[in-house]
Amino acid sequence: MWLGVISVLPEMFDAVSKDGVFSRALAAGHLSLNCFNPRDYTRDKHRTVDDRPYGGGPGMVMMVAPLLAALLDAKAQAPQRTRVVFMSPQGRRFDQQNAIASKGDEGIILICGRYEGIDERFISAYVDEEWSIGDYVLSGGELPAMVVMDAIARHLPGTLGNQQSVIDESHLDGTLDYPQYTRPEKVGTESVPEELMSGDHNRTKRFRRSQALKRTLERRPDLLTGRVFDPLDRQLLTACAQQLGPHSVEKDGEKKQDY
Ligand code: 9D3
Repeated sequence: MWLGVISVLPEMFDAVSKDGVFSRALAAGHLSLNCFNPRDYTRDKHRTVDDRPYGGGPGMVMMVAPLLAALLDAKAQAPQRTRVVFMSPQGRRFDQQNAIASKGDEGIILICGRYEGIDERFISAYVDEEWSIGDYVLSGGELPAMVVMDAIARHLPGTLGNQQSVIDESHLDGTLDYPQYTRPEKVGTESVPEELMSGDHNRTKRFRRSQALKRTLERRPDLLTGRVFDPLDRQLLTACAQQLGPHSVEKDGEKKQDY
């Protein structure tokens, strides 16, 4: 996959290029990362990329010309049918389904804004999609772009996450992870659950599934509503619900909810 990034802070992307799943995908040649700095496409002494907002107000707005010159250079190098995405708090929330859906793309260009935003006419003329990573205020689109790139890269062939992705997909709208344990057998007074020490594969599987369902019921009941469960899940969930008792499911981390 060909990844293009438009950013005035391209050094930030060293963070994902050096180690981890993303850098392995780069090294294996499954992925290329191509940065274009709008500042490199300016001609004035101060290499200006922003200007004051029409109508007044605080902060600065990224100008069309440097962004466009960078984007056109990126598009000239990118594969045909490369999507142009603007990382934006106004965008659609990027989720696991979007990550999996993007893995087949030949190329994606991620535009990262700084300052108060970018000129709306650039968005309407050149941007295909706007993506947000969630409802919290960050200081630019670079971290969101890296989040999106990491989530997509995990699904490319040859990456560690790729072997896991079949499992991920089956648990997409599914359940939270079951708890993990490693040596030593005892930490303080806490022992590893004996179900995991028994060596009984079926017992282990059942225990983990039960723990996963219990956690999901307690922490993210929203993931369970409207779902159809197979007989084993039904049985495990019913047992969990009985143990937990009524009014024990947290909603939004504090108020309790009947189920
Ligand atoms: C929403 C607040 N805006 C009005 C005052 C100002 C503003 C805040 C943060 C303008 C740009 C930004 C920078 N954020 C991003 O570029 C961004 C982002 C984010 O802040 N949260 C979640 N996803 C994203 S994607 C891009």
